[in-house]
Amino acid sequence: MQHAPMPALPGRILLTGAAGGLGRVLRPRLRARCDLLRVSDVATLEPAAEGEEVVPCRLEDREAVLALLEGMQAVVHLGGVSTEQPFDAILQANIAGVYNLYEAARRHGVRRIFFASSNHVTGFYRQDEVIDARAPVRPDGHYGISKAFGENLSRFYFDRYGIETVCARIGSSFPEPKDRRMLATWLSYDDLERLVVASLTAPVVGHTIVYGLSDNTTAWWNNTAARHLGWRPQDSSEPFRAAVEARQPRIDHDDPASLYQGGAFVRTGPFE
Ligand code: NAI
Ligand code: 15L
Repeated sequence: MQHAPMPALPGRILLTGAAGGLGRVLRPRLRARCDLLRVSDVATLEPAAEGEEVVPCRLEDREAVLALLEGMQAVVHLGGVSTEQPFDAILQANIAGVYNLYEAARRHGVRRIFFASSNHVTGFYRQDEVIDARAPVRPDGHYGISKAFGENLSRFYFDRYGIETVCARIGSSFPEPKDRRMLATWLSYDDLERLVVASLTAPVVGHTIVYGLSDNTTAWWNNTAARHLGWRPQDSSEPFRAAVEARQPRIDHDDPASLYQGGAFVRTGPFE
């Protein structure tokens, strides 16, 4: 099926977390659509291609983050700890880090940010509930709490300074769903790209929270309140169902990971 070409992105974009799983997927796709893509991470990055700048940076280093945002028009913020970890690691990368990013955005006049939030902001809802972005947060650990902090911080920076943000509560973005839970939470890489592009090009986004999932048959998240983004996921986990269910034939109903939307995150830790 033919799809309309995606719209042009802002000219100069910063991509944080560019060395990570999703960063490596989005890097060439964003580079192809903007004038300059500045890529950053604390981990080693591939050398700059044409139309790119590589700027290593630790998100907790406030001065370095201030310099990182200079000249940027928009940010795709993927950088940070992406799994449940002891609090101190999350505090630095995800809480101090996202504060540093928004302060730098304010000082440099950046107008729009895509923030990679997570479904773990609401991980303690049950798998037999369907929720939307207006449901009170129920984080399932330090990691989910840090993403809720990022969502609240970005709301403040919109209300006070007018910096627009799309907080994408990404489900599970991998090449394919790995288990039964991911039949509901899977977000294909193409649908992720479509979501980032819609978030950076929709005329008005204000402060929007959207769940990042493909057009899966089984789903726990309703995105009606984010329809103004104009994002329509086009993939589905359904073609993977038979293989996933064959690999994982039994559901353990005594395991909290089978009961709650956050899966195994709800029983990770304590760490001390
Ligand atoms: P990832 O762990 O592969 O990538 C994160 C990147 O951030 C890494 O390259 C890491 O070096 C960098 N980073 C970590 N701490 C840093 C620091 N202090 N300063 C600078 N950079 C730092 O994670 P992935 O899967 O690529 O996810 C990207 C973003 O999307 C993350 O924010 C994650 O929380 C979020 N997300 C991803 C989901 C997924 O299914 N892949 C689901 C929900 C949210
Ligand atoms: C996340 O937030 C993680 O970053 C990712 O690695 C997956 O675990 C995903 O959630 C998930 O819930 O499947």
